[in-house]
Amino acid sequence: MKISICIPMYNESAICQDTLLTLVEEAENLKKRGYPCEIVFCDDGSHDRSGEILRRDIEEWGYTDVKVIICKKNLGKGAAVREAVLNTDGDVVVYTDCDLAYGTEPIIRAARLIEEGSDAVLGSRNLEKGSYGEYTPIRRFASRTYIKVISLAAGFKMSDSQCGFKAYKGDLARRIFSLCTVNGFAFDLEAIKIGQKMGLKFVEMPVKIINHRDSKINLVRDTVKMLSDIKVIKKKVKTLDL
Ligand SMILES: Nc1nc2c(ncn2[C@@H]2O[C@H](COP(=O)(O)OP(=O)(O)OP(=O)(O)O)[C@@H](O)[C@H]2O)c(=O)[nH]1
Ligand SMILES: [Mg+2]
Repeated sequence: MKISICIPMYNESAICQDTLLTLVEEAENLKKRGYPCEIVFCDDGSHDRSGEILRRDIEEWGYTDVKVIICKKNLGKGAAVREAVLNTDGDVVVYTDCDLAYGTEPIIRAARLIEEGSDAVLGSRNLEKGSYGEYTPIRRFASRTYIKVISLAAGFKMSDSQCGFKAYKGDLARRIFSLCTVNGFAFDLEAIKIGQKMGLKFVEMPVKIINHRDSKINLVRDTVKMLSDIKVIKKKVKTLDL
């Protein structure tokens, strides 16, 4: 069962080489356990040459099974994940953030859930105590409130639409993301809504933040954008003939 690991990347030159090394090492482990992998980075129009740096490393170290897609313009995380997913061929497609906030351990757990019959696995920081790791109480509160507001607006009934770790059965991921158009952070909800309309079996899986860094999210600006995108998504998914 082949796993495709997708990493959206915007101005990540400070960490992307460490991420590449960590993922290559994890791919070796997974291969030994019966899960060969491909790794697909999508550079979302970075200004710091993140994509070029990775391409040079891959060539220098002779890595196969690692792709770096470089988009000229910065469109948003949704666009970068979509582009990466559409360039995969694995039986399972996983995506997670470039800082590997949840580590690499959830990858095999998600693959196994898909192997056991789930269509999609949504990482969640709201299933187990302590999942927010070192977050300050204020940041934890902000994150949870943000998720609640977004869920209410979108009619999302599970516990964490915004977690950066998600996995889909490969063919379903490629079909869903070929129908997605949202470029910003609301893309997760668009994919979930389309998946739900297709009748997919979603499960939630606890994940814990083990690498944390300062948030790049602007709570006011990004929430306003999210809410307007959610409106568009709801309208669009209603008219989709699946
Ligand atoms: N912020 C941002 N991230 C992008 C963009 N395009 C791709 N990405 C990548 O998408 C992921 C977003 O991660 P973060 O910036 O940590 O955002 P987040 O995890 O949703 O929010 P936090 O709670 O602040 O950690 C990273 O891998 C980014 O490199 C973009 O336009 N803006
Ligand atoms: Mg993050």
